[in-house]
Amino acid sequence: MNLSDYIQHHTNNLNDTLDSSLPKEAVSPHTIHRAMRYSVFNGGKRLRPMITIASADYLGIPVDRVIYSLGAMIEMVHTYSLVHDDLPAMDNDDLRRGKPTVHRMFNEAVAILTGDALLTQAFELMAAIGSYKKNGDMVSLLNEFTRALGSKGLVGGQVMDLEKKNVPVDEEDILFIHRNKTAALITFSAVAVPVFFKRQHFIADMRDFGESLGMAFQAGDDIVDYTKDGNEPSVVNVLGIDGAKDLFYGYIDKARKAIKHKKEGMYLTGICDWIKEEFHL
Ligand code: GRG
Repeated sequence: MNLSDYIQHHTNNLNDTLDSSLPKEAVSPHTIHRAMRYSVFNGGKRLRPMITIASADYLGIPVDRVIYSLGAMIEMVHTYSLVHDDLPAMDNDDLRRGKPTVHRMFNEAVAILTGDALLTQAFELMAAIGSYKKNGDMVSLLNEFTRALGSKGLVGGQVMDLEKKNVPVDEEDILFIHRNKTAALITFSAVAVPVFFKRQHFIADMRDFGESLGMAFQAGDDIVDYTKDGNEPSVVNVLGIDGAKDLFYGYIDKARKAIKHKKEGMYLTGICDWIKEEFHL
C-alpha cells in the first residue's frame, strides 16, 4: 500500500474509533458534546495517531482496536491542547483550520471545558485499552503519558512559550519550548506501542525518532509562521531562516536514521517525507 492509501485507510478507521469513543451529541449536556465533536472532527491531519499506527507496523504488532484506541487517545489530547491554545488568554485565535475556534463557535467557558473534557476522555479511553489488553504495561504507559502532558512536557512548554513572548530568546529557550510544547506528545505517539507491548529494545530508537520528528515539525512550523515583526518566540529569530531550515532537515534526517529496519519502517520514514512535503521549505 502506498503512503497516501495507508494514511487514508487508517484515518477512516481512527475516525470511527474517535466517533465511538466520544459521547454522542444527543447525550446531555448537548453543548459540551457538540463542542468536543466539533473540535475533533474539524479536519486535523491525524499525524500523531499515524505515527502510533506506523510504529505498530514497524514492530509487527497487528493494527487492531488497541492501536486505534491509543491513536484516538492521543488525538483527543492534541485537540484539547489546540482548543486551549486558541483561547483569548493564550493565542486568542478566531480560526483553527479555517473554521471558527471553539470559543468563537460556542463561548469561552465551553472552550475551556471542552479541553478539560477531551483530556479526561483520553484517560477513560486509556482505561478501556487496559481492559482490551490485560497484559499490557499500563503503569509504564500511564507514566509516559502523564510525563508528556504535564508541567514537564506539553504544559511546561506552553508556559515557557507564553513567558517568552516579546522578550529576547536564545537557542536554549527555543529548543526547550519545541521539545516540550510539540515534541513531547509526538514522542509519546512513537513510544506508546513499544512501551505498552513491552518491546523494550525498540523504545530508545522510537524515542529518538519521535523526538527528532517533533523537533523538526516545530522548526518547520516556526519557519512557515515566521513574520519579522511577530512577537512569538521563533527559531528563525535565533538562527535565521537558513539556520532554521538546516535544523529542520537535520532533525528529519535524525528521525529517518532512528529507523534501523527500513522495510518494516517504510511508513515511519514515509511520515518523515510527508512532513517535509507539508512544509514546502
Ligand atoms: C494549552 C496545554 C496547552 C498546550 C498547548 C500544542 C500546543 C501547546 C499549542 C498548539 C499550538 C502550536 C503552534 C503547537 C505546536 C504544534 C503544532 C504546530 C500543532 C499543530 O499540529 P498539527 O499541524 O495540527 O498536527 P492538525 O490541525 O493537523 O491537527
